[in-house]
Amino acid sequence: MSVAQTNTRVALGLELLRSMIRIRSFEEAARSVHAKGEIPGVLHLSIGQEAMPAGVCANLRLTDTIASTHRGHGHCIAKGAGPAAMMAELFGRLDGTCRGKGGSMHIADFAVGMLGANGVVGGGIGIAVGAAQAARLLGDGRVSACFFGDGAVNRGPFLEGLNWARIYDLPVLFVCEDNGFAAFTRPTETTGGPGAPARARSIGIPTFEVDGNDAMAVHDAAAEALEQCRRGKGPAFLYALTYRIDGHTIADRTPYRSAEEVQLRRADDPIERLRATLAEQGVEAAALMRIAVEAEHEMQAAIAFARASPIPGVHEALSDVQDAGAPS
Ligand SMILES: Cc1ncc(C[n+]2csc(CCOP(=O)(O)OP(=O)(O)O)c2C)c(N)n1
Repeated sequence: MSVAQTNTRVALGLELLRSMIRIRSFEEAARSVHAKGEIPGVLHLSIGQEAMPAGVCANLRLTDTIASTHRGHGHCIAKGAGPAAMMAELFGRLDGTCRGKGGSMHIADFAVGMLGANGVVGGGIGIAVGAAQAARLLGDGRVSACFFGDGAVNRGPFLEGLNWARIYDLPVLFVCEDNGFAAFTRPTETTGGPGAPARARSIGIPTFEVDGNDAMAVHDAAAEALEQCRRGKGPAFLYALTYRIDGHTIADRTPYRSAEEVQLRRADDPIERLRATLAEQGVEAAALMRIAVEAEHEMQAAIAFARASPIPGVHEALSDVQDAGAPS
C-alpha cells in the first residue's frame, strides 16, 4: 500500500472510530440518565454493535435513506441525526426529533434520510423497500439501506421485502445484524435451515458476509454491496455476526447467558479493536483520546438540552398525525 493509500485508510479509520464512539457515548449517557428516572420507558442499547451502523452509513449520502429497528440509536447517529434532539426525544420533550412522541424506539429524522426506528420486528423492511421503489420511479439515484436483527428473518416482511426488491431490481441494501440473540433466544433455536444469508441467496440476491465487529471490514463490504445497488444491479444483502453486550432492554439482567460469555465477547469490542489498529498505524494516543472526550462533551450537552426542553402540552397530542379525526 502506498503512503497516500495508508493515509486514506487511517483517515477512514478515524472517521469510523469517531462515529462508533459517539454512538457508544450517546447510549452510555442515555443509560445513566435512565437510571436516574429521567427517561420514561425502556431502552434497547446497541453497545458492542457500533461497527455496523458506522461502517454501513459511512458509505451513504445525506439523501440516501435508511430504516432501522427497536435498537436504532446507532443507526440514527451514524446517518447524521443530532444527539441533542435524539436525547430530547428519549426524554419525551418538545425539542425531540419527533417532538417527544416517538421515544427511543420511534426516532425518525427525514432531514438526514433516517426514515425511522421501528418497534415492530421486521417493520423497517417494507419501508426501506418502498423508499428504494420511490428512488427507482423518480430515477434520483438514491439508495436505501435497511437494518434488522436475526429475529426479523423469521417474519413475513423479510420474504416479501427481499422478493419485491429482487423482482423490481430495487436499489436497497439489506443489513442483517446477527447479535447472537432475538430478545432472550439464540438464533439457532428460532431459525430453521442455514439461516439468513442462504435465504437471501435463494432469492437471487448477492450476499456478503462479514465480521460485524470489524468496522473497516463492514465498511468495505458495504461499499462493494452499495456500489452494485448504485449501478442498477438491484438489491444486495450484508450479513454480519456481532454481539449485544448489554441486555435486550435496559431492564434485562440476562439470566440466559453466562458472565464468562459476556466477558469473552467484551474482549472483542469493535471500538477497542479499531483503536488498537489505528495506534499501530501511528495515530497518537492524544488524538484517539480527544475523540472520546469530544463525544463525552457532546452527549453531556445533549442531556442538558433535553432537560431544558419543555414537556409537550396536551394540545400537541393530535398535531403531526395523519388523520386527527373530527373533534367530538
Ligand atoms: C412483530 C413483533 N413480534 C415480536 C416483537 C417483540 N420483540 C421485540 S424485540 C424482539 C427480538 C428481536 O430480535 P432481533 O430482530 O434479532 O433484534 P435484537 O433485539 O436482537 O437486536 C422481539 C421478538 C415485536 N416487537 N414485534
